[in-house]
Amino acid sequence: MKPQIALITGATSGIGKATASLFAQHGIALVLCGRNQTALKNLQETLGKHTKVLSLNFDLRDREAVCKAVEGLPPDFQNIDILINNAGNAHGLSTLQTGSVADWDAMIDTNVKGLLYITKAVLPVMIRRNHGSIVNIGSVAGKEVYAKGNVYCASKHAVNALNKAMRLDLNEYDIRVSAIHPGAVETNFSKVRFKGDETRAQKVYEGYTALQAADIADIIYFVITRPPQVTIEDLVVYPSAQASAHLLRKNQHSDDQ
Ligand code: 8X3
Repeated sequence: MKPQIALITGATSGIGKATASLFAQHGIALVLCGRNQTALKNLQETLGKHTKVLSLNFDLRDREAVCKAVEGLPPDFQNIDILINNAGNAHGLSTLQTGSVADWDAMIDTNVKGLLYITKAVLPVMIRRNHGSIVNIGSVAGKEVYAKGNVYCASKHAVNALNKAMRLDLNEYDIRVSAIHPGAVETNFSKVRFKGDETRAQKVYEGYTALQAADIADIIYFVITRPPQVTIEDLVVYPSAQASAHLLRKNQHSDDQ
């Protein structure tokens, strides 16, 4: 099989980084996208030992920057086969009446609008080649709404809707569209949600074994390596201790989630 090219958003940490590392081990060329230039360069250097890597430093919320980054891809990296729409964060865990509008903007701008911008920028090449796989990283928060999750849940419900919409709109092409909806994954997610409060973030993952970013990367790799006639519409993936967005069995009580 011809070497493939994957573009991964939010590539410098968590699920994005684990996916980039796994893809690199399988010789998939990488376009790593992220906001942290130093982290991007470090990852490019590490993964560059295994595969061809290009890093693109831009903010997904900036539509012009997204278009420029994709339009400026060098010829070797233009034919993107795989798009991993991974970038996204939770900011805050508050009721609507006490929530921060800036947090809402950040979540809607990245998790929803950013995902749309990059997808629209990458689609022309997939359509021209009548070929591609898109994997949208949603969340159980896109399947259920939990207390104080309001706007984050709304943004991930939007990802769930857009995953279905892409499948409908792209049905005339050989472009596969899939979503993975993880439950609790032990990454920087909670540290970002709780604005750097390590103690509060740590508590989210205490008392049970959370999913690891590599667990989700494995599943993403599984999804993109199915035979061409197989498309996985979506997968909800929980830690074994979690039964729903609302029910997580912990050995010790935590007030934070
Ligand atoms: C991450 C899952 O339940 O912590 O998207 O919001 S949850």
